Amino acid sequence: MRHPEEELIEILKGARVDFTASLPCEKIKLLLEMVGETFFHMPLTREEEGVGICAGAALAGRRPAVFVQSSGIGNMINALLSLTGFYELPLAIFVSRRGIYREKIAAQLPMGQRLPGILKGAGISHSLINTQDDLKGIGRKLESVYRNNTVHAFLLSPEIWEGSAGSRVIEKPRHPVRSRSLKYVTGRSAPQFTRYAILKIIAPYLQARIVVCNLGFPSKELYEIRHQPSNFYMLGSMGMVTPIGLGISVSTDREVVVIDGDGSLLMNPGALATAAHLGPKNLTIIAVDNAAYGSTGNQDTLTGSCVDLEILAKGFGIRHTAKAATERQLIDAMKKRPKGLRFIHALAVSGNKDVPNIDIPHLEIKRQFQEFMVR
Ligand SMILES: Cc1ncc(C[n+]2csc(CCOP(=O)(O)OP(=O)(O)O)c2C)c(N)n1
Repeated sequence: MRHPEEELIEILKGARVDFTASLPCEKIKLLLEMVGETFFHMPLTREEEGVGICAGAALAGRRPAVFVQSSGIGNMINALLSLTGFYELPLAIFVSRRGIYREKIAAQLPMGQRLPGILKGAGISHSLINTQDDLKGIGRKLESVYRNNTVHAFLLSPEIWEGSAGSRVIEKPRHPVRSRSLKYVTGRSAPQFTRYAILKIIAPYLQARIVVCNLGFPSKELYEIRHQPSNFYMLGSMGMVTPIGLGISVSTDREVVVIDGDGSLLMNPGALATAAHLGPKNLTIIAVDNAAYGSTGNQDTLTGSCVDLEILAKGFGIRHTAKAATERQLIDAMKKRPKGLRFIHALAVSGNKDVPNIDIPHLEIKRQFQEFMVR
């Protein structure tokens, strides 16, 4: 029997899909790699962007399909209704549905479980694809999408990929300094450390500070390195870490440190503009830039090809910025405390430390944090 990933690729070819876009989910990392190898493919910074790009492709006569995680549907609904649906353009959405099968991340439950109801409420038709056998019905539905100019979501259960090569760990060898953005920065050395090493180096400077940490491996690694009640770990809501830190920093005089990631910042870069506008003196934003969606299998982000996050932060109006590629540079940046909002661009090589999930329930994380805040 063929691997389910191969079977789905064949179905897409059979339906003459010729344009794909994706924002990764860990459960479909192999599928995404194969999609990228087989079709014209656009990596996305935000799922909503994919709706626009696919609408453009459809207007130009192509047959688009987009691949996202169930959480990403939350970022797409408006554009799906007011653009794709409104103009009667075709779009096949392949959704890695979380929260329904052996889910280890509780924050995936609200969107993942309610997804059929959300789609129904939005008037978007969907199919439940729970087993490899269910893949067989996809071809016929795709034909209808492209013939009748409709939107259809295929909700793919993680169970489909179980036991297939899809569960194989993909850690692509990467070239940490092939960044085009290096052109704009003189005297910058190649990053020497992983996110975990960066977190270890900065841990002493986080002590008793309010720390808001990015979702996925960043939070798990920080938890393993040094848990403290003033750490707020994000378990979902990608792109919200800087906004959360901003909301806290304008509500307290204490020092607030945000640990953001390149993928998450690019999903919601406007947060830096809002931060610059408000300019809280007690806020430090550290962007750990491994040029990858590290937590979902190290798929490339655009900081590896064209974006320099420090220049982005400067462009949005953050005056105090620093770039750190070595331990010395990182320590210097942490020690220096200019009067004003600061942004530290910490360059990393990709790679995740094998750490367990955070074993404190989310409401306990909140309780500990709020108790610290009123102390
Ligand atoms: C809206 C949404 N889309 C996709 C995901 C899946 N996801 C979880 S973490 C992550 C990667 C985050 O990348 P980055 O911010 O660069 O941090 P890294 O893991 O590389 O440290 C992705 C894509 C998600 N949780 N939410």
